[in-house]
Formats: sequence, C-alpha cells, structure tokens
Amino acid sequence: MISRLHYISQETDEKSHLDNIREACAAGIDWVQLRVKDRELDEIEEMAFEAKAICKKYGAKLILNDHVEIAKAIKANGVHLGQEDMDPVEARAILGDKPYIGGTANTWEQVELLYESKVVDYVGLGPFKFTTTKENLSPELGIRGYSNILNNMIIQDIDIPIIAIGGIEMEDIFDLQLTGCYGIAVASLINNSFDKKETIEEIKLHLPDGTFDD
Ligand code: TZP
Ligand code: MG
Repeated sequence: MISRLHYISQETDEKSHLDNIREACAAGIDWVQLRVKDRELDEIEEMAFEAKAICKKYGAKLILNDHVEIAKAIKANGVHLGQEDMDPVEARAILGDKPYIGGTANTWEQVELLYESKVVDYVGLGPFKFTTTKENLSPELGIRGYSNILNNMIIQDIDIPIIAIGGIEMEDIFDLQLTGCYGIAVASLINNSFDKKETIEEIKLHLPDGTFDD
C-alpha cells in the first residue's frame, strides 16, 4: 500500500535526520524517505539501519534514496531512484519483487519510460516549485505541468501513482490532487513545522482517502 503522503528526511538547524524522522513518525507519518546526500556510504548505511528501527517501531515504511545495495542490506521497504541513479530494472533484479521502487521524473517522457520499465511502483514527479531542499533542480512544472502530464497519462492509459514533489506548501495540495496526482512528498513543510502533528493532520485532510491497489 503506497502512502499518499511521503515524508522526506532532512537535517535542520537543530535536528539530525534521525531526530526528524522520529518526530515525523510520532506525529503520524507512515512513509519515510531517508535522503542523505553529504555522507560516506558507511555512515549512510548506519543511519539507514537506525532509521529502519525507528520506522519499524512506529509501523512506518522506510524508503532509502539512491542506494540500492544499502537498501537491500538493511532490508528497507524500498528505494527511490533519480534519473542519474541505478536503472530500476537492475535495482529490481537486486532487490527482488517485494521492496517498493520509486523513480523520479521531470517530464512526460520520463514518466512513460518509468512506467514501461514495469518494475517501478510509483513516480516522484517534480519539482512543482522552486525549493532550496534539492540542488540542481530540474525545471519547475507548476500546476500546468502536472495537468499536462496527468492528462497524457489518461489518454495513453498509463496507470501508476504520481507523487508530486518540490516546494509544496499547504495551499498547493488541493490543486495538485485535482490534477490527478496520487499523493505528495514533502520535506520542509513538515521539517520546519512548529507543530508536526497538526501539520500532518492538515495535509492528510487535503488528500483523498484510499490507496492505490498494489
Ligand atoms: N526532489 C525534487 S524537489 C525535492 C526533491 C527531493 C525536495 C523536496 O523538498 P521540499 O522541502 O518539500 O521542497
Ligand atoms: Mg538520487
């Protein structure tokens, strides 16, 4: 069951990835993506191992960004792969059937390719807006970009959950789900929130009930 709200970990001024993950889980998050860009592999593996234990305690799924071998080693629930990361087909061969594989797309063509690979469970489509959370950002899609891509998907009968990502704020969520996005992925909206529980509850109110039949 793919969650409609994906939480992306971040280090903030006072809190580590793991502190923020713990707080997000305690506040109601059930889908965590550990996204660490500035550490050595052995440190990422240690963090992923601890993140898995935190998520397990709260009944949340842990998806690891970028690192397929580490995801396998720590028995993560899945891996999220960008356009520059391992090919999802190769990742599927390493991980087996069960773990989720998510892929990043910025264009209709990339969505189509991920879908056609037949091994990707959801597509992280973005960025919606400018954000400082990610470096080397692809062009912003805006609501119009999502509408165009989601319409193409209907016309071409492409049925895969689209998770919108990038600079999403509370007031964007309703419009994004109207374009046909299945859900959203957020980092700063939750990590910078004063009251994470309240923020997460409010986000969920803007998203539809029910989940993609997987
Ligand atoms: N990929 C595209 S934008 C982004 C990622 C990982 C960052 C999302 O973080 P925020 O703080 O919700 O903009
Ligand atoms: Mg990546």
